[in-house]
Amino acid sequence: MKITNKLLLELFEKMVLVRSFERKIYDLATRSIVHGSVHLCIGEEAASVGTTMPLEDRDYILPTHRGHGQGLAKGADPDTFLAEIIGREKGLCKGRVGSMHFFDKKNNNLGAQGILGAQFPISVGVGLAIKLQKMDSVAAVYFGDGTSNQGTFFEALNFADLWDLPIIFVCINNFYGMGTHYKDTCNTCVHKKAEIFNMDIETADGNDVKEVYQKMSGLVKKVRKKKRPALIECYTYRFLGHSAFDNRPYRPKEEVKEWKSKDPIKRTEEELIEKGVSKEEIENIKNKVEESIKQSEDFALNADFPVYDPSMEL
Ligand SMILES: Cc1ncc(C[n+]2csc(CCOP(=O)(O)OP(=O)(O)O)c2C)c(N)n1
Ligand SMILES: [Mg+2]
Repeated sequence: MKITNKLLLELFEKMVLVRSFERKIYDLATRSIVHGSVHLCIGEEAASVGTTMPLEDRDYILPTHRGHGQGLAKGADPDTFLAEIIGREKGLCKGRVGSMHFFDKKNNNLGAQGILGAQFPISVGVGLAIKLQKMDSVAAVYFGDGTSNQGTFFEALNFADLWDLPIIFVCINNFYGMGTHYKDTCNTCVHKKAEIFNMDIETADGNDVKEVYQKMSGLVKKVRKKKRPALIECYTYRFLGHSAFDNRPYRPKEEVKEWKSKDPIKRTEEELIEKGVSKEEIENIKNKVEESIKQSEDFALNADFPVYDPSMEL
């Protein structure tokens, strides 16, 4: 499929939104306004946005613990999403779940999981529900390279294949699970683990939003038509540590530098300019997003905390 300038601009704007949103969370975390652990996807925007945007309203997602980008690209409102992450009553889930368990019913986002691999059995249930109700939806279940070593991954691949379920397994491979490189945990590439099952498989340069979008669009069409599972593995990199405050030096400096030079947002910006989009239009998009994130911050910070309800006490 051809990616028009209009579509590329849309993908660019969404990636800029994801990065600004994540930067704002980082800023709030450094001011102790975000409580608990928070996992940011700065650097991975093309993989998140490029795999989520080809989905339609009727489709479902199950994001990862690093899933803010997936939630935003599926349509989550940044104001209430940010309010959720800082635990406010006006948050997406009334401030009860925060970053790692956010869900967004309106946009068919069935919720992130803090337990790695917990999303797989849930996705099988969702796929089965879609099948039994004869819906035309697909379910995209997101996971990291490290999570592909969980037993539930293999069980879900097996059931999705056996029962003809419309599930797309989306691996955001950033090469690390916390401080451990994937190659120290498994001798087989993630997508090869699915090759023993009968499904369509794609791999993509996860820092190239066009390639990711094109390959995911192809899979969405196939899964909807064939009512069979599929898998896509996107190779990318997180620019920050595992969680917002992880700055341990387990990754070689040259490796980090090299991936930063492949920044998916800069790359798309350069491509847009090559295609004749003016620098002014690009700056306008960035400024508009920055302004909207300031408003989201105001909304979230001015929202109340949930009221403690003693009747809920056990
Ligand atoms: C069952 C389980 N084991 C361990 C953890 C702790 N943990 C949280 S994230 C993470 C690494 C996950 O790596 P990956 O799947 O590659 O995702 P990434 O963090 O790189 O996005 C680990 C080990 C957990 N949350 N759940
Ligand atoms: Mg990883």
